[in-house]
Amino acid sequence: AVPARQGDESSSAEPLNRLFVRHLMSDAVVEPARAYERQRFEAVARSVRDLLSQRWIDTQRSYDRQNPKRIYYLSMEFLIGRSLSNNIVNMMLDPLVARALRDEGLDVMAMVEQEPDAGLGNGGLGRLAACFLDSMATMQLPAMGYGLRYEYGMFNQSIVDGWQRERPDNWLRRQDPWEISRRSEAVEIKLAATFEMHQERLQVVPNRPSVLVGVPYDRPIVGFGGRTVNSLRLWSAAAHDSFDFQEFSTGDFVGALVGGISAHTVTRVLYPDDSTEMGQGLRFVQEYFLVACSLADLVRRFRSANDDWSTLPDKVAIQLNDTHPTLAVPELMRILLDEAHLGWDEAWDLTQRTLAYTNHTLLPEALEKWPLHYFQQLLPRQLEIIYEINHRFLSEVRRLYPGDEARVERVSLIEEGAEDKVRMANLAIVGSHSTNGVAAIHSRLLRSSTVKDLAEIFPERFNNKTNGVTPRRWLTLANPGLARTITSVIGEGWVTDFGQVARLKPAADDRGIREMVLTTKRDAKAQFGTWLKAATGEVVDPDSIFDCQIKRIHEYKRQMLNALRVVILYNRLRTGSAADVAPRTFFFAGKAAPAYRLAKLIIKFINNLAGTIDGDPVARGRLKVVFLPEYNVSLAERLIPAADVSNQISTAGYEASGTSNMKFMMNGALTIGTRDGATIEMAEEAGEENFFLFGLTAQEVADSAGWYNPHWHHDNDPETRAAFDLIAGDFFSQNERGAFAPLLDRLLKDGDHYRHLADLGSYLEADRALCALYADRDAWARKAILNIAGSGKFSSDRTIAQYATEIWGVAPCPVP
Ligand code: DL6
Repeated sequence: AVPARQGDESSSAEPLNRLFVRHLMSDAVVEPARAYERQRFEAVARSVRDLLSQRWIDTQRSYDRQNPKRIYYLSMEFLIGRSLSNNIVNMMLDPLVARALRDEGLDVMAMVEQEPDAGLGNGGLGRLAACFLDSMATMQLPAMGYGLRYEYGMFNQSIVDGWQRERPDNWLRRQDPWEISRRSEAVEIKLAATFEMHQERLQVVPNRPSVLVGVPYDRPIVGFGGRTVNSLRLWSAAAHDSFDFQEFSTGDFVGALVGGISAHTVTRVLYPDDSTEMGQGLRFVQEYFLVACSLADLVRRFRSANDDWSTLPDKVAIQLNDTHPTLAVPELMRILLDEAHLGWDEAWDLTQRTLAYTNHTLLPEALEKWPLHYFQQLLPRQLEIIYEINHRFLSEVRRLYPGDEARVERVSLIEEGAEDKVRMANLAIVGSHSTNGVAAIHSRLLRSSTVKDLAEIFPERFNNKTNGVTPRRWLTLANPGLARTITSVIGEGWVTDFGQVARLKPAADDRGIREMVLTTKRDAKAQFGTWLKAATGEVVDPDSIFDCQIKRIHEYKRQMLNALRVVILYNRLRTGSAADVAPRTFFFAGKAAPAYRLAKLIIKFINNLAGTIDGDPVARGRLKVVFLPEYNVSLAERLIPAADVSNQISTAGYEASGTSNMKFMMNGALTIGTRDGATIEMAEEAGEENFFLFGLTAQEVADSAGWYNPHWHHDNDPETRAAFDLIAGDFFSQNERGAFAPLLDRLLKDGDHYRHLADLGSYLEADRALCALYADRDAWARKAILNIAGSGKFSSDRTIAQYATEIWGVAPCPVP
């Protein structure tokens, strides 16, 4: 049941007003009338925190008392975005806060803008972790997130002359009102060596053991209704008093304190998902630091309530979010062997039954492998354990497949080569009881190709958990207009039982409701346009089709395919062959990893394309391209409610799941996309007739090596050739001759690995059908409603319910 709201529009907001004024007076020591916007934000945030703190304490006390099996979600990334509005919505304080702010004469929007996005992630993987925390708290599951408290999150992106520029995201410059530092619960982490940073590279000083200190900072994770408040515990690295103490004893006082700087460095910055290995030694230390701090902490908690080590898997479920926390396998073994003094077999059994692993990508370059020498220098005991795991595992493989040494080589935890490496995905699969992919097709491909040999050895470990997103943030908070419309038709139950949106299906046949949905969308578009103008000066037409592609910039996600589509549509206008369709605005947003040159060139191309089109009278009022800089959670919250069209156009077989696809769908956008990731399941749910699917299937892509030739498409399709001619002829780079040659080379000379040209024709056909539908507003509204009604499966509540029953064996633990 949906809990009741905390007061309505007419109820008194006095307690909140009092808290607000008290925080201004006693924390900031400022008169309310003279407070800056930032001080007001902090005072409101602290007031809301006051209101949730009792529940936060109650939740933790209740877990301590009931001693349930707990979930620990280990992730190097939590892309949480802003917390104030989310906590207000989940505490159901919205009417009260609105009232209090009105009483104080405050501008809500200006205040919300004061909160920086907590950008502790690169993209989908980190945002998924944040949605999971929301669902676990809402479903009253005894769960905790463990991550790192990066001082600098995902870099800030600006666009200069069309190029991406990166600036550090110093999000903790001002004190964060949500985090609670718990120094008394700090843990000590031992390394076999000391390390220093020299010109961004990690340098290990061997044979000099060192100790790092992990200081936990807790953030509240408020479940919807405010009944359960779980914690996200982020670790910050600090130097131990004894760090480099040998240098003290040899008199190098300054040197030892500089060593302290190295310790802090560990959690200074989030690594962008670059393809480069430069400077990655520090990333290895980060991963170990997360694992070691979190295991020390959770084992301490487990031991304070349980005497018997053998109950560990009955009380603890640890989910590894990708391979990044896979050092948990040897680290948990080390604890059980060296600290609990268990025998190997028991320690191994407990480790496997406690750990579970989620894979998020099939891209070979993203499957982590760490050089053996990092282990030798920093974690020799863990390496010894990995060798022993591997020895026992390979003996078993040889017993199962006698004489098959090629298989032994493929499944080994160690990859031999010029530089020997540890294969982290193999270690995660061998050392846990569950391996899941994040959409049906992804889980299938994982089993049938990426780790085929391991799936044959452990078939029972492999399973699928299709991703989901939280409807609280992505509907209730981001799109209050549509949330109200949905509630007016089916009641409020969908907020915590999202499957109920299926009840909207009959509404597709109701003219009045179709009108309502169209009006809501038009309002959201106008609101976005107003914000965009104020924020960037850019003017967009809310009556044009808002056609969006927002995600990390990567060749496999094929922003370049979208850009080629735009070039062709624009060229039709230039040559007078365009159909008479509604005006369109193409929105792109996303960051390129700083070392990924081609992705950065794609951004430059989109910006130049936008500039050229803007300057051409033939396109005025008919076609516009906007690259929105600094894509983050808050920008997604603004744009997604306003979107008419969602582009999900990855090369089939490459996008593990996607999650923005789900957010667009539940906000009533129609999808134009390939049969990839979770988009396939979305179309199954809503009916393929309500989707605009196109392009090669994953199987066709896999089989295409023999026949695919991008030159054929270039030579035989006049529109494709004309688009290439414009780009090659510097039509979009008049003062930057040859700027885009590397993009064209990639698409032609280098063989177009991601099959852009194979799909371009069918993309344009789907696009034509989509525009034709848009002309029939009533038919469009029908499909939009059927999409919303079909999105019920894609709530992270459903995903988490499956993890809880099928992997973790954890039940809700309501807080009395
Ligand atoms: O599972 C969350 C998210 C998926 O929706 C995306 O399809 C997938 O690309 C992403 N994976 C990663 C992992 N690293 N890489 N590359 O971010 O996970």
